[in-house]
Amino acid sequence: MTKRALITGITGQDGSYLSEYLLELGYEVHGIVRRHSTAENQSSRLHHINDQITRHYGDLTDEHSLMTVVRQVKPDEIYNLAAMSHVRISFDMPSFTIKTNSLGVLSMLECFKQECPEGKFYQASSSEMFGNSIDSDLHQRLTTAMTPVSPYGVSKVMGFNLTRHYRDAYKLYAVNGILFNHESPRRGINFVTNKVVKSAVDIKKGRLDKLELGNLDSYGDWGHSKDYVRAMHMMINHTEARDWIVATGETHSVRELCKYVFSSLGMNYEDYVVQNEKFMRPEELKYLCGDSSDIKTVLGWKPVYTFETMLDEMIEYWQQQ
Ligand code: NAP
Ligand code: G4F
Repeated sequence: MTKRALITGITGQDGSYLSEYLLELGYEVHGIVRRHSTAENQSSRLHHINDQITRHYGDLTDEHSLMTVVRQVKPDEIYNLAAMSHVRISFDMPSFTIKTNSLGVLSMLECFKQECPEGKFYQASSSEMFGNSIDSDLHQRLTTAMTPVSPYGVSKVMGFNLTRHYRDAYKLYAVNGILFNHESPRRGINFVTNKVVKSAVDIKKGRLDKLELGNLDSYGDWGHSKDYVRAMHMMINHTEARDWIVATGETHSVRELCKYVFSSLGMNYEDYVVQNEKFMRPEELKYLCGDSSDIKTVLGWKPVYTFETMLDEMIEYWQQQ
């Protein structure tokens, strides 16, 4: 029988790759989209599959809209990917961040519990929840303390705990995927990877003089979104509902990222990159490196992309624009 999936955040980076992946597997794919004044831009990541998916209007801050959609679709699998996902902007919009990323998760869990409790639920949790907690072997894992350093991180800890609570209290199949940073040419251009790659290509083409960044000395664990949406599907289809870490286990600084991208284009990043206070955060997360040995050994997940091939794909994409 054809499986039915409902994706919140379908217009985002992960939502678009997950839709493609589920369609390839033969799923019927439904997605929740917000009302936008520029509707023509809203589905820019979905143009190629628009006729294969069903879109429903809704918003994570509007529980009635969510209930109507879940009641109508009765999904076998819910992927709750919608979020105010930009960490720095969450300092400017803490209230909206909490309403969407915390109370929105509660609303989705209630819809799930009331309308399709036999189904399965995936919550997009984040490495940002760990803040500056690091285990003695310089990794983060499920047992690492959650000490978030941003409104976004705080909001995701609540979503994480709600998902675990609904699983335990109501015996629902609900899982958290704690995903470390993952990128692609479809990443928003105000996230550091795509900002660096697009700007470096613009500098190379003579369209820009300088690249202004914030903290160059924070370390991240960067993978590719395509590999991570495969992991989401594996997690929700495991025999046991539990939480997982998805990461590459490799860490690189923003400075190393700049060095790789600029030198791939035949330039020295030090000639173009300048720091601007504007892009610093009131509290900084300094170091991320995930231990994803569980998902590798139990589910056999393995990333296809490396840090370098992921960036090569992004450089290639921006050079074509
Ligand atoms: P993204 O590109 O920013 O996409 C976010 C999606 O959420 C968009 O479709 C957006 O809709 C939607 N959305 C935002 N607020 C909403 C609201 N109030 N109601 C309904 N929809 C709303 O993010 P992503 O990179 O794909 O990430 C997907 C999820 O994984 C997010 O929950 C993020 O926090 C989490 N996560 C991401 C990473 C990462 O490195 N990418 C790592 C860990 C966790 P519009 O298109 O209308 O704005
Ligand atoms: O690309 P970023 O903005 O991603 P960040 O803050 O790590 O958040 C992303 O990953 C999280 C997983 O840990 C997700 F949960 C979240 O939804 C989102 O997808 O920043 C990466 C690093 C940070 O340390 C930041 O301080 O780059 C540093 N950075 C330095 N200059 C910059 C800049 N980040 C941005 N966006 N812009 C800069 O100019």
